[in-house]
Parts: sequence; structure tokens; C-alpha cells
Amino acid sequence: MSQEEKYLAHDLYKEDILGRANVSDSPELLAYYQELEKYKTGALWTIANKIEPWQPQSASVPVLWRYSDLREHVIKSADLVTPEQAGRRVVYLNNSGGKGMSTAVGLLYSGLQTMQPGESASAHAHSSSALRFIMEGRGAYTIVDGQKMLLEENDFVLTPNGTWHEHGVEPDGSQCIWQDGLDIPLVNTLEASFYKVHPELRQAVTEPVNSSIALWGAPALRPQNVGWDKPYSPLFRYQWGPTYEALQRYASIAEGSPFDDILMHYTNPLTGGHVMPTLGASMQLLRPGFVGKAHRHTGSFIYQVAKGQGYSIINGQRFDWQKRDIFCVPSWAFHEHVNTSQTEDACLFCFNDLPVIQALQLYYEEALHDNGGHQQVGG
Ligand code: 1HN
Repeated sequence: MSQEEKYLAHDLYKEDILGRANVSDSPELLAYYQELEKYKTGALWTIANKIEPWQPQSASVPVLWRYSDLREHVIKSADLVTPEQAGRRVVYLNNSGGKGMSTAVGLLYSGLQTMQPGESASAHAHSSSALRFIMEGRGAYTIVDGQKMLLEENDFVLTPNGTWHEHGVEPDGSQCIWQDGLDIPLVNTLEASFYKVHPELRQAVTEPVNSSIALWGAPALRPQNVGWDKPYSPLFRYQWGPTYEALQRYASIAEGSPFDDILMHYTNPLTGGHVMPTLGASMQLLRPGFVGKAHRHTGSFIYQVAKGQGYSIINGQRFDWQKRDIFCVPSWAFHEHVNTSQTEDACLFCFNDLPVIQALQLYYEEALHDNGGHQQVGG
């Protein structure tokens, strides 16, 4: 039996505290603890069971953020503050389990940002990595290290750590809304955050518009004599059209995963690996009538419904979703997805901390075996 299987086979709910801390308080011990506190120390056995849980204990809870609830509030923010005042005009997702860290789930941040035609927000750079998923509106653009790219619905866009980035909406566009995803809680937890504002507030566009797609966006083709030595993908914009086509082609020949049906990861075209060192992302297609089985794994996941409707059961709670709704799956939470339409595909965009989890050898996964592989709702 591998070490991983041993962990997973362990009966986690057995009242077996043999080998774990089990010390009752006594006046003598309490005095001893107070004594230790004076020297900024403590007795490990008073906290050991808490800091060494049997299995991952997420501080986050499963949440569904309905777009029908959020949209009007996001739009209203444009009447209340300007991008100049706010820096970024964003309504962030606050997972009540996140305890003051402004996390959407685990160590991931997310928010909904809006900009109006003709507005632009100043350029800045930070050690957090960021991504965007475009929800609605015409004419949005992002400039990343001198590369301007135009953004359309369901496009997925990178702003890797350390890059100068700014956003705006062309004067002839419409009010735009997109989802931001960042690793800020992770970088802050690692106490490694730097942030700077561009000395000229706006950066010059030094490359042709959409140049990262022209260079790196062709399937399985690599431009000659173009170098790239950064630790993140040279492709900054992943367009919806080719992504959806790729999923449909894959679906036409594959049985799919019993948990995720047809899932593809956005990759760095040079390495085939994750798009950025700390953030990964995927798009999955649930074919009409797909009923997924339940599994759980480590890592934190934020989903946005890019197309269709259905529901997910997360740790025994059912969340019905439709296009533009956002939901999270905390680490080690059982989850299963269902496309309730018998005729239309459902597509789920997802971003996650898998690059970190995998790099640290912390990925574990298991299927639910009881009850035909499905959770009991409310259980
Ligand atoms: C940021 O840089 C953006 O560039 C959005 O649009 C949200 C939240 C926290 C820190 C930096 C952006 C952010 C952010």
C-alpha cells in the first residue's frame, strides 16, 4: 500500500486518539503554559491536533454567487466610484470561511470588475499573478507589458506576476464586466507581496495588437527564432472560439471522465504546463444530460459557468447554476457536476492553485465509492 493509499484508507471518523495529543488540563500544566507564553513559546500538545488535521480542513465553505444577484450591484459601482478613485472598480467575492483574508476559496481571490466606454485604469505591477475571464460587454482591452489585446466574451486572459498591466474600454464599446482571479491570499500568506504603480500611470503600447496570439496562438505550431524565457505562458489571450471548438472535437472522439466529462487545461504552448507558476485554469464541457460522479481532491477551485445550465453537489449541498454564475469547490470537498439540459452543452471555466499543489507534491484525489458514487444531498 502506498503512503497515499494509507492516508486515504485510514478510518478518519474512528474515535481513535491513540498516538495523538490527549493531555487534560491541571493547575500545574496551566501554570506551565503561562510560563512558556512569557518566552513566546508553547507546548505543542495543546495545538497539535488542530495544526495536524487527519485530512485537509478548508477554512472556506462551498458558495454559489448568482450573477442575477451580483450584476446590478457591479453595474451600480460605476455610478459610485471612478476607476481613478478606486484604482480598480471591483466587487470581490468574500467566502465567509475566509476569516478576514478576502478569499473566494482557499488562498484564491476573485472579484467582478466593471468599466464603462472610454474609461481606463492606470498601469501597475505586483508580485501576485492575475487572470481575467470576460463576462459581458464590447470593447474591453488589457495591456500587458506593452501588448494590447482586445477582449471578448468567454476569453481567458493572463496578467502574470511582475507584468505592467492596465485595462480599459474603447469609447465605442459598452459597459464591460469581467471576473478577476488572483493568488493574492497565497502571496500574502507567503509574505512576498510587492506592488508598484507605473511611473507614467499609463504604459505605451509597444507591440502590435493581439501579437501574443499571432505568435503563440496557433495549435501545435511554434514561431521560428522567437525567444521566450519567462516562467509563464507567452500566450496572454485564450479565445473562446478555438477553445470551444477544441472541446467539441475532443468530445466527438472521447468517452470523457466520469467526474468531469470533457476537460481541457489552458497551457503554456512552450511547455504544455500550467499557464502561470501559481495559477492554473481549465474549460470543461458537460455534454447534454451528463451526470457526473463524485470525487474530491486537494486544491482550491473557482468555477464560472460559461455556457448552459445544471447543478453541482458540493459536500452534500446542491447548487443550481446558469450562465455567469460562479461557485467554488474548497480543497478536499466532494463534488459532482450535472448538465440538466438534454440538448445543450454546458461549459465550466475554472481557475485553481493546482500548479502550487502539484509542485509541492500535495495532490491527492479519491472517488466516492458509496451510494453508486453520488453524494446524498443534505447529508
Ligand atoms: C488587480 O491588479 C486588478 O489589475 C484587479 O485589474 C483586482 C485585486 C487585488 C490586487 C490587484 C487588475 C485586484 C488587483
